[in-house]
Amino acid sequence: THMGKVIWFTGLSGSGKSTLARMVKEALESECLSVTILDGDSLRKGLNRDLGFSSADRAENIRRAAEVAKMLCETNYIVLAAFITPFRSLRAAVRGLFRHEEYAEIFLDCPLAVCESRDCKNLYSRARKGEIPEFTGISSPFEVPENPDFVVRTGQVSPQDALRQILNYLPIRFPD
Ligand code: GGZ
Repeated sequence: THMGKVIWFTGLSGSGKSTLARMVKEALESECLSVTILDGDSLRKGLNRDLGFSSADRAENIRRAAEVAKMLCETNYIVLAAFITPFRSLRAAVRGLFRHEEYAEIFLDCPLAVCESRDCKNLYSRARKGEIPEFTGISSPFEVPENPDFVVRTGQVSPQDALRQILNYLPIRFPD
C-alpha cells in the first residue's frame, strides 16, 4: 500500500484546470508533499503527440494519462491531472483504475459563455469560425459529470477562492 493520490480535474477548456492544478501543487509542496502535474496540453506535445480530438483519440489520450497517473500514484506521488475528459465513459474508465481512497474527481463547473469570454488562447473564436473541428463545447460534446467527488464553480469564484475550496476538501476526502 502507498500514500499516492490522484486528483483528476475535469472541465471545459478555459475552466481553470491548469491554473488550479498549478496553485494546488504549490500549496501542497509547501507542506513537503511530492506533487506532479499531468496536463492535456503538455502531454499532447510529447507522449500523446500522435493523438487528435476524435472520440477515439481522446479515449486513448485519457487512457495513457490515467496509466501514467497510476504509475506515479504507486510511487507515492500526489498526481494532479488536468484533462477536459469530456465523456462520462472516459471518467468512469479512469476512476475504475484506482481504489476509492486514492482517487478524487473534481469538476470545474464553468459556463461555456464564461470560458468563451475568457478565451485566453483564442481557441473558442477559432472554433466558432470552423477553424478547429470537434472543439469541446462548440462542435464536440462535454457531458456534465454526474458523480464528481467535488465541484468548484469556477465561473463564480476567484482562483484564490477556488484554491481554498479545494484545499479544504482534500483532507476530508483523504484523511491521514
Ligand atoms: C478541445 C482542444 C481542441 C479540441 C485543441 N477540443 O485549453 P487548452 O486548449 O490549452 O487545453 C485544451 C487541450 C485539451 O486537451 P485534453 O487532453 O485535456 O482533452 S481531452 O481530455 O478531451 O482529450 C485546448 C486544446 O487542447 N485543444 N483542440 N478540438 N480542446
